[in-house]
Amino acid sequence: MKKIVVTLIFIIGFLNINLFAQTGEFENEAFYRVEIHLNSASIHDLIEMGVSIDHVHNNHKSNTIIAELAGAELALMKENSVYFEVLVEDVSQWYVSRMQKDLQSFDLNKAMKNAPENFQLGSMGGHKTFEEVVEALDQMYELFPDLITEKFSIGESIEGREIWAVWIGTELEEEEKPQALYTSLTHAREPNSMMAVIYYMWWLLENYETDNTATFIVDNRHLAFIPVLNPDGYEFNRVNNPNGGGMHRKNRRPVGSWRQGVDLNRNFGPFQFWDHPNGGSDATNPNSDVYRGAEPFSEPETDALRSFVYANDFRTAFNYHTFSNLLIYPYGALQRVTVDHHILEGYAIEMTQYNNYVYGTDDETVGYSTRGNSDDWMYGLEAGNPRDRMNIIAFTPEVGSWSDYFWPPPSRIIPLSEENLHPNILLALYAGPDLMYSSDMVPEPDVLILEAGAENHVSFTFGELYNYGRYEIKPQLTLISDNDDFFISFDTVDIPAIEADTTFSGITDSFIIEPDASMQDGEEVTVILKMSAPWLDISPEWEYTFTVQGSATAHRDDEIAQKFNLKQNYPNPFNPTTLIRFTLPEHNHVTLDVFDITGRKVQNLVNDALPSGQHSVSFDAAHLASGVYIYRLQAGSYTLTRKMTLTK
Ligand code: 0X9
Ligand code: ZN
Repeated sequence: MKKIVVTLIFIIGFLNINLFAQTGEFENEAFYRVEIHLNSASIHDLIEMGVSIDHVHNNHKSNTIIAELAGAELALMKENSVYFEVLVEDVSQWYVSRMQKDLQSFDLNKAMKNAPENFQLGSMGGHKTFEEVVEALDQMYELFPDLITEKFSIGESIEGREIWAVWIGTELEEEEKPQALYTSLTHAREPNSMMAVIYYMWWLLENYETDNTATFIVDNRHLAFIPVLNPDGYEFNRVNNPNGGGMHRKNRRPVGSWRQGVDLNRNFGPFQFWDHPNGGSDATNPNSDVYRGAEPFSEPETDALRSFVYANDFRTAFNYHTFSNLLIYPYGALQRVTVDHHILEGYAIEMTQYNNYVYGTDDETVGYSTRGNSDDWMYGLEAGNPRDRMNIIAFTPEVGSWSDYFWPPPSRIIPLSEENLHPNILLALYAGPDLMYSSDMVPEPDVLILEAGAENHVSFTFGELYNYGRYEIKPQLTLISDNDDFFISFDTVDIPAIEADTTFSGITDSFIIEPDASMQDGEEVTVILKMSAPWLDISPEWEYTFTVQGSATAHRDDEIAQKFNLKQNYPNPFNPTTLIRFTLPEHNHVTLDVFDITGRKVQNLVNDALPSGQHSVSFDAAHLASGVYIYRLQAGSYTLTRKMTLTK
């Protein structure tokens, strides 16, 4: 029964289409929403014909796709006997009437309650015009001159408009901080890309000093914003459709007979992808909506962005588009993932935690390859032209659902912007150092009993500290006690910088603690080990209790300690043998072990009862790799460690 109904519907549909195919006359530059029957032409056939398949909704059940296409494309399909049905005659008008209907029913005041105070909708169906974006940038600077720069131009569009940028952050002139980049309106018909960015900018500025996250980001990152990368295309849409709904996508280079321009999101490098056989851009037809232009960066808009990116050091980027609730990452031109896939995917999982956008490569999301998109270029090709290797972790969020389409109604602008706040925040955080450690990873001190009236050397062994961010962590460890008798005479040590996407584990240098000679035997002191690093959002702390070996035994132990001595090995650096000498004050059981820098024991040299006096042991490291090693002498409750370097 079901089958019959489906067949009936199909036949009726079929008749309709035929009707259209015979009588339809289409205006070249007007946009229509159509349903195309794939049994009459495959997606591949459509692309070959020159029909732009950048945003199609697949209906697998009926084997159709829904697309918004120009009249000229409909004519092309008609010529090629493709069966399609027109669902909406004038898409731009459809958008406008939807916006107007929405405006009547939607309570603006209520919607604005949760939005940043200064965030305002624009005059184009709720979306800001180019001029209104400029006004917003000026207003931001006027209200928050300490947190944002005045707008500056990164270059001119092909029709001579300025491509405006700003920085948000503190100490913008004085200091270099981890940088992230946000761009939008590469495609002129995707205004909510820009609205989401403006919304985020106001959120950062207004919440500085009231919200911890906003404050942290503004103080510890430098964020660049380019809200309108394609001002000409966007202005073209405004002039032709002042109430919104304009469907022009590309820039306004005067090429093409009925649809002018170059698709800026096909005009980037890497140069190696330009002619990639996967396709994903149109090489020859300037009317195509995915026409790539004459060569990579042939367009002043992409060229301006390239210069700006070269002049800075961005670690992460969002290149905002709309729509279909996606978070896309490289590669777009290749049908494979990058070597940094674990990072891209890991970030994407966290970024989409609340908005549930679908994440993946182009192949996995939009389902077509894109040659010359911004993200492939910003990321770069591994082992490719170094000029192309920026190594920026770049994503394209595609804001909005299939019912929002390109011009979401006003009531949708705030929710769509709001649902991208979380990913925007994470993008800024990931641009910097970002520590990941498990709470059960507690650095272990080598001694817990300390002698009163003596210098005690204490070092810590670390398990796993992973830098999940894109900027190196330069950690500093500080040991703190609020007990005045517990004097920490050497309270800061550095551990080696932890590069992006690497893990640190190993033994630190020694802190020196000198408990006052008056301290009692068995007295306990709490000490905090604190790790901090520039621009790091969490400073982990660990607490320890040390027990003092007090005054009763201190005097004798002091003497013993003075005589208990571990000398620097000789020679050092060495290859492959060296001599380790130590002095024992009394007969004792002694162990002497060698560890690698990760804390793994590589050799035991002594495990024996030895008489007091001087001892020496030869260490042969022929079987070990070059590097720093630690040797540790333990005799009763005393421990001493030193470092040595093997250079082969
Ligand atoms: O086709 C495009 O350029 C993007 N879709 S849109 O509908 N906004 O035009 C998707 C390109 C995304 N690819 C990558 N940036 N990797
Ligand atoms: Zn787009």
